[in-house]
Amino acid sequence: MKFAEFVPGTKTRIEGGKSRRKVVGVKSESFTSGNVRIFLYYLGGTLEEYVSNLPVPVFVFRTEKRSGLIRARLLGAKHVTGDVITFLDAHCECTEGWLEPLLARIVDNRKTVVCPIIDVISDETFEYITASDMTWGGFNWKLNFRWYRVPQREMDRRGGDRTAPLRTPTMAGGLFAIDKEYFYELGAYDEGMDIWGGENLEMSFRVWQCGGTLEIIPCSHVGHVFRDKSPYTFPGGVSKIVLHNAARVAEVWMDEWRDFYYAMNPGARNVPVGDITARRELRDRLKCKSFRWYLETIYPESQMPLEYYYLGDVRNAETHNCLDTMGRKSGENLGITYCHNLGGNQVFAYTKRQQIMSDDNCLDASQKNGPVKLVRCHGMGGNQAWIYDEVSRSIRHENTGQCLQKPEASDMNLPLMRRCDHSLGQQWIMQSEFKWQARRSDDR
Ligand SMILES: [Mn+2]
Repeated sequence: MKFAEFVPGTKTRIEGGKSRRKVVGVKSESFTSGNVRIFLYYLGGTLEEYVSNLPVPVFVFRTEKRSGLIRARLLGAKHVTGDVITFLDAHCECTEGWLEPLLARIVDNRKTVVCPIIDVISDETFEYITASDMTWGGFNWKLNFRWYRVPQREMDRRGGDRTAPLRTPTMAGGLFAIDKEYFYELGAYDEGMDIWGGENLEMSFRVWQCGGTLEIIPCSHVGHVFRDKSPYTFPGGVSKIVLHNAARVAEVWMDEWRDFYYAMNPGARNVPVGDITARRELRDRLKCKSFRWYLETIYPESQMPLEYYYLGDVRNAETHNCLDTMGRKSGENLGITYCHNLGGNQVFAYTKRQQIMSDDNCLDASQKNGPVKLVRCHGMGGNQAWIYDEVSRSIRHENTGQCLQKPEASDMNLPLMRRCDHSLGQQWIMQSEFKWQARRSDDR
């Protein structure tokens, strides 16, 4: 079944143990009103018949053809009569008392968009696993949504109270509640996006940049079935649609930082972004702040560097090969190979904090003669501080004073660290004009 559920002002009761649960009722226990309407979206089968047996009125609206979650949700939202729209994926299970803490925040401030903690329901056994209250939403250079650990800064802001609302930079997107009027004021969804993907980041950036607040409410828990892969086909291919949606996010909301997205996703430049005039007008009309403001104020822990000198490949002057992450993970060695000029694994940013970073990993050396590893960026200098000299073109490791050097014959894909000798093999070309790429732009 594929449908989205709109539950304005309701409470769902669940009965049964781990793998044999079912929804046995949806009761009106809301403090907003006794008027409960549930909408389900479903692409086939006998859903109408099924829901007609539920003890509360349930409305089924069908899209004529497969239109994706964005348009399906817009259709559902249109039929909401309550003050608050709550979006839940179909594969969700609410827990006792999940709704009140969400609604309470919206009552306090109608510009607060709230998410429950999303517990994990196993896609194999339906086991219910409580999720951590110490993670929040972020994103990487590819504009994939990612969970990251809540930084101490946010813990301090909440006075160490883990039950207090958590200000999250982004939301996963499947589950949230929003004041109905505010939903439209803020621009609902980008109707230029198709099927799935990117709409959660689009809304997250929009909420923050345009004066709202995005929170995870730790006292509200809703279970969600997570899967590794999407079981659905995407017309024209997954990547085409996801890249199209993400490009719209980058073009409308991310200002100069859209460069990171394009550098990391070389294929993205060939995907048409469509007409974004209306969304840019929305941004102007709402007098939304810049992406710089968002990074500085809401998400200073982001993987996107605020100040950087360079974004592109790093080429050895002697071999003309390029540093390459080889798609490796944190803790593994940096590689080097033929330059392919396609970005992706060969894109690095050289930052004002002297990091050489690729997405959320930084070049890191803990020993004098290497190896140079990719390690999750910590922003504290130390093993991750490198000094690029534009004149000598050397990349010197600050801690050890050693220079980055081309490989030796024993392993042609392993860059080395050696005593600085100004040889050609220790010279590195940061190809494009080396300058401040992300200058401060005035808040809009
Ligand atoms: Mn989902």
